[in-house]
Amino acid sequence: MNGREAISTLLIVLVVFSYIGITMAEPVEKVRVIVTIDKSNFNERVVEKVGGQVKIRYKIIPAIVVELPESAVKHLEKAKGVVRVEYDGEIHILGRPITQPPQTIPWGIERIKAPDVWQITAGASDGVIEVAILDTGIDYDHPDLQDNIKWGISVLRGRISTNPRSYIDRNGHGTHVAGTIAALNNDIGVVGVAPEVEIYAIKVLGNGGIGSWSDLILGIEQALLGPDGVLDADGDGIIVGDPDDDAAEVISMSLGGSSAPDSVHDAISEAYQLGVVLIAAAGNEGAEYPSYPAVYLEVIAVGATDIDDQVPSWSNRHPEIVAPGVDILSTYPDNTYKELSGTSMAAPHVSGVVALIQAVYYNNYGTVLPVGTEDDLTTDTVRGILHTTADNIGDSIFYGYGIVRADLAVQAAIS
Ligand SMILES: [Ca+2]
Ligand SMILES: [Ca+2]
Ligand SMILES: [Ca+2]
Repeated sequence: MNGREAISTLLIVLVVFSYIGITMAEPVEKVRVIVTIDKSNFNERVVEKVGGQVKIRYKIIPAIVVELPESAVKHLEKAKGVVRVEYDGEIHILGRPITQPPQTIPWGIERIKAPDVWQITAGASDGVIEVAILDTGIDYDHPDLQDNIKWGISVLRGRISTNPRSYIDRNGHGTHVAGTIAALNNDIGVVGVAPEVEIYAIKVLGNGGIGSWSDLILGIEQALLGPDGVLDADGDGIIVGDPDDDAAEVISMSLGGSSAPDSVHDAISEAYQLGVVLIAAAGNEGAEYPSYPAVYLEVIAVGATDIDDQVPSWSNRHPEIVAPGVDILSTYPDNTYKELSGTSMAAPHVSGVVALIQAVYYNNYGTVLPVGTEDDLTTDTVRGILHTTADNIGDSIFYGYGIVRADLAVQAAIS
């Protein structure tokens, strides 16, 4: 439609509205009708005259589809050349719906005692604490996740898109990570560490699970900018934990590589200085040190443990902390669930605990805790709390400060 047509359509619509006594303030309920016509006797102008728009012109039957206000249907029925007006209706697939399994609490969620704090954290920090998951995207309409997915974006190959099709997860990894952090506490499937926390799905990895450092930097940037696209909307210098801003308070990265450009470290440092808690998987090579970006001092490197609290041989050494990462049940695309193993599964347990700490702290004090350093042993920072409340059960080369404890961490945050 060109400008002139748009203006004339608008004028016609306005005329019709005044004619049938509807003011613009009231919502106009539009309906779709299939109009069978006598082609030799019909002029499409009558559709416009009654305030409608032609949406489809069929070639195999003498009919058009019109969208128009409900109240105009009777006028269209009486128009010249109109044989029949029928309301459109809904059709649907005839597959049987996937039955969701009843909710079970995955062993890792039990092990870190997350269920013990859900009463305390219920309703805390709505709309303030967000976790950005930098991964393969998320199956955002999974019934055990959808209420917590607040925003999504893809930055793949430097192209930014907020079209939901661009950040849907066609790999499964990101959806699994999301479920460990934030699967809903309902009667189906699984439940996450922080079942009420708000999630940003930031797709930095392609459907094959591979991405680039340049896209990771862009993903970190998007986590800081948030949906409104600006860093500090109210200009008060506070970004993290500011209800007037929408930056993520937690960045969860179940990804890594063996070396990284210094500019990745620059982006990580920037986020850290703004007060974002950065968490990354330590890596699965059985190496002496965590992979990048987990190895940076600003980032919490998370190793894996199994159901017997043992560190598997593949979990990289010298983590900052460890969490369940073997045979972890979580959400998977297409409304399913799956068990996966890796430090990728361990890191989101810690991300969820950090979200709980910040949520409950914000709820009590109207601000968030500072991030802290990797050697902090006070309870005045997020990392200090994680360190001092972890189950210190083994050699720090393998366990770091120990196995993360949601219950003790949340108690320390508010005491
Ligand atoms: Ca926020
Ligand atoms: Ca559930
Ligand atoms: Ca601000």
